[in-house]
Amino acid sequence: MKYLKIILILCFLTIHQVVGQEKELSKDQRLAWFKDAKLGIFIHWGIYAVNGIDESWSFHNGYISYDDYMKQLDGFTATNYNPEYWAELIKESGAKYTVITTKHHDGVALWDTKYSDLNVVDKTPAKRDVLTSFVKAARSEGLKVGLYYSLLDWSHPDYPNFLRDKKRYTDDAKRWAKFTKFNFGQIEELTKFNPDLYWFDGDWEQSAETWKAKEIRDLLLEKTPTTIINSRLQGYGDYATPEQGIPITKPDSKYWELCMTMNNSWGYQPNDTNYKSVNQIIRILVDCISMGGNLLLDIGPKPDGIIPQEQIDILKGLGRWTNKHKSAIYGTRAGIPFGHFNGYTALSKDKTILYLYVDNKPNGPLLIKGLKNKVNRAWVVGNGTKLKTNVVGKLYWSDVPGLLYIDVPEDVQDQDVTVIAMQLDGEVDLYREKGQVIESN
Ligand code: JFZ
Repeated sequence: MKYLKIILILCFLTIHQVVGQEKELSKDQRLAWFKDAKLGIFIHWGIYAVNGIDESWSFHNGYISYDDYMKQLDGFTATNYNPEYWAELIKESGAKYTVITTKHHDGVALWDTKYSDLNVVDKTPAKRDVLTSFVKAARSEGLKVGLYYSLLDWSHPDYPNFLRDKKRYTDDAKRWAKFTKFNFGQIEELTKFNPDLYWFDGDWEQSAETWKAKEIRDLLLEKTPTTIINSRLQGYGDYATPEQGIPITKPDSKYWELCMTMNNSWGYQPNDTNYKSVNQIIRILVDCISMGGNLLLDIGPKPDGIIPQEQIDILKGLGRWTNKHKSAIYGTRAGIPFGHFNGYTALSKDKTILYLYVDNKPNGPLLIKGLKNKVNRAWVVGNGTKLKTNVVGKLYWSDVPGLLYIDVPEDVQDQDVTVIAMQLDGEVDLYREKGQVIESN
């Protein structure tokens, strides 16, 4: 009996230790799936879809009065909301994760929060929590789930900022303490979903200290040790968000994500028909992949839950390309520096396969310069056609690699971006010098 007790105690201690270790997963471990994911779908769904106006900013900047903005609550019906269809469609696009607005700057929560009645259950004809069902549907499609949450809340009576030119207060520790309690309360409610990712927003209005950003981070990681946090938590996030659009040079951060709209709006705005084409979006995705990052592409469903047809078409168009080119997307790493190939490239995780993305119709063979490796095999991703490679201009006495040419026949070209894979004889090895002085000939 005594021994049994000791054994039990020992078991308990080991389990305790293992669980304890799990809490301290390294950043690389937590972000491994994110590094490989490449494509995510962002969802901005809120009452702003009713009038089809800017999410939250429209009242904050005075384009509509606060009261009129809030009248949109009456139009948020969710009558045709089909979270399973949303999740299916997102999966079909080739995305590996999805991020949904649980509460934008307007303070309207999509879930049944007990900390405020400003939520779609209490205040809209939808009369139900629309978040839980989506999280469940997304998970059953195997998608990672991210929750967008605005730290700032322009509707909350104890939040200092309200309209651009109208503050509630400037310095009031008591009121701020009340808001902080509320904010932590709502964040804690979200931890019950065990999100794979938290996508904070609106951090710019207060400092890390004022938000208690470190405490927020600690809370999230304590509740969900595997979770990851985006950049907008005043320095307490895990990955970078390039600001003004697609980066031109590879971001310094090992982990990054570009978030982008399909037209020029985050939420549903029927007036905004300025959609990027499927072709353009695929090329933007390739651009991100070639620099080792992810694209988080946004959709904005209507107030009844219908996803606009243009957005469905884009998701499906993307899906055609991602499904065909899986091996050249997921799990890849940033490509080789510009100058070796006139276009985007990426590498397999082990750096032995070089992917070339051909986003224009070639009118001659592709050229790769400065590749020291031998190419064991080259083929067209998605159909497997083997391609001939031909090296010219290699001088036997020189280290400078020759010019490697690959012909890409018309009939194997993709309507958007053709991808060529090259299996190298080892890890990619590049000639990066300026050339050699000819000493003998
Ligand atoms: C924020 C929101 O204000 C906006 O309404 C939308 O939800 C968007 C996804 O996020 O807007 C930002 C904030 C920061 C950057 C871009 C848009 N940024 O750092 O590039």
